[in-house]
Amino acid sequence: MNKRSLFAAIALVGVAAAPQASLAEQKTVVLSVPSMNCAACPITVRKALEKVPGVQNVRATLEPSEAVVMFDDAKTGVDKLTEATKRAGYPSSIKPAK
Ligand SMILES: [Cu+2]
Repeated sequence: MNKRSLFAAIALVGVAAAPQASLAEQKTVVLSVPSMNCAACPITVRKALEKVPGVQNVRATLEPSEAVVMFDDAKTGVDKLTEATKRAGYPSSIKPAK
């Protein structure tokens, strides 16, 4: 293999690997949702979050008052998640990673 075709091969590997890398960008955040105050609240919050494109899994609880969200980092972000809960009537903020 000459130098030129070696570079071409490396470039091809780079292109092929890039989309897979972005697919693997799954993140989990914990949102503090202090205004949840009864058993129905976590359900409302969960449904609001599940509607956000890119959200893969939501677990909302009253005790503690928070929502754990797994999402595709390439499709959505924390801003969109907190915006979704706010629009549902539950302002939230991200909890620092443990
Ligand atoms: Cu409630």
